Amino acid sequence: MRFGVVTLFPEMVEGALSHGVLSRAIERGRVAVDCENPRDHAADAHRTVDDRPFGGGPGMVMTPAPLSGAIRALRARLPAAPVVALTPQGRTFDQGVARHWAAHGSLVLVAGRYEGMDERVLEQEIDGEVSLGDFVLSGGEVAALAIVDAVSRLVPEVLGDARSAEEDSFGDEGLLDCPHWTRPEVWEGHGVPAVLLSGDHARIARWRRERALARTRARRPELLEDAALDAADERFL
Ligand code: 9D3
Repeated sequence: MRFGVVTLFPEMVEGALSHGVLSRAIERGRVAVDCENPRDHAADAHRTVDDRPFGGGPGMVMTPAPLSGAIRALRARLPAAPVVALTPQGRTFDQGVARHWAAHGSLVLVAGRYEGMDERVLEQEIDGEVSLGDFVLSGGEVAALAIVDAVSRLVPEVLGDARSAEEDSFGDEGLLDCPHWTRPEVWEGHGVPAVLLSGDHARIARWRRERALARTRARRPELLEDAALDAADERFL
């Protein structure tokens, strides 16, 4: 999977990608992330990338020429990639969108700063807008990183083979996870559910499934409408 990221803070993006599963995927060549800084496409001596909004008001707006210059530089390197802007006005990102982009093989993400991007760049250069949800971030970088992470995990060989195969066979997709415990068996007077110590793997699997179903119903009941439920699940619910 190849990503391009347009950002005024490439160190922020590169820093976050130098840890854990994603860093190893990049080392192994399964994932590549190429940053492009609009500041490197500014024409003036001060390398200006923002200006005051027409019509007045607080804050600054990303000026079109440096932003479009950075987008076009990435488009030249990733000609088949959809170009997506991270904005609070976008459609909410979810696992279905992540799957769609993972299947594509390449993606350009455009992170904004200040009050936003000049609307003409969104109209001329952008295929779609995506948000992480209804809360206020300081810019698009954290959102771009969340998307790089979620999409990369779906690329074969980014996670261990064992891990992804395991997740498929459980078929728990679309449900909240069951709770987890590890050693010690008693911590500050609190034990763990006896079934997990029983060694009865069929009973443990059924119990975990029921905990997942119960938590989903309690916390996110709307998820049950799209979850793949069998007859035993329906009886339990
Ligand atoms: C306080 C400024 N807001 C005035 C109504 C507008 C605003 C502009 C720019 C709010 C946030 C931002 C920066 N946010 C993003 O670039 C962003 C974002 C987000 O804030 N929330 C959820 N998803 C995303 S994706 C990009």
